[in-house]
Amino acid sequence: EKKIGVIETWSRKHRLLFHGATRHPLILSIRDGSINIASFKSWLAQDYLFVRAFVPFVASVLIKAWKESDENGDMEVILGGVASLEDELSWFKREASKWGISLSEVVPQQANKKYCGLLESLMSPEVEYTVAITAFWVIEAVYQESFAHCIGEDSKTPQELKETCERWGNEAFAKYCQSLQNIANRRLQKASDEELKKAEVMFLKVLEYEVDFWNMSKGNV
Ligand code: HMH
Repeated sequence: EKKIGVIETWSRKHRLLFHGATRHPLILSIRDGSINIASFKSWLAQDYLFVRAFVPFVASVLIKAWKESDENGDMEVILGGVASLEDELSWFKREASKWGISLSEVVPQQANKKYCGLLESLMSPEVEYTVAITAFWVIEAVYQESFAHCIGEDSKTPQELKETCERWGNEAFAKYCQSLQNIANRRLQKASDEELKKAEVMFLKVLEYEVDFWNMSKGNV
């Protein structure tokens, strides 16, 4: 039998929480078509602010890869992530204008502020590359798994939300997440017990913050 990675072990061990983050009621409501559009718009506006904070976080992971990585290839994967965020921000602006959302007036909600604060804390040079890349992987993987579910077989996702689901649910994004997972697994395999523990705690924290992030839109259900 093939030896499984640390990430896979954790995903199994914490599968209820993982499931809570990737099969949230908001995602299920997109998939079954019952989504309240106000909830979607609220999510979109908040996520734009999140992604703005995500850019410097990913840049900080790039710096850690350059300083700490034992493999040249890591930098290209992360650099690709940085580059695609420019397009993502433009997409948010186009999408917001389609829905009549004025992004300059969006006020971050509590869960969003808390999550952006976590990103900022992860930018510290004191946070190890292994911990940061694990967080990076799980942040991306939650969206990949969530939105891929909305375009899967028998999904009744409304036409006007399909482009959003494709953004994170598409095959290329899945491959990118797999590359991040491979990097994280390679690092975790070599990590000290102390670093492993820190990375696992971070993995759980991100999942919890993702659930809280989805929950923000509940006020509009
Ligand atoms: C809250 N988590 C959140 N927003 C995102 N855009 C992603 C993950 C994926 O990039």
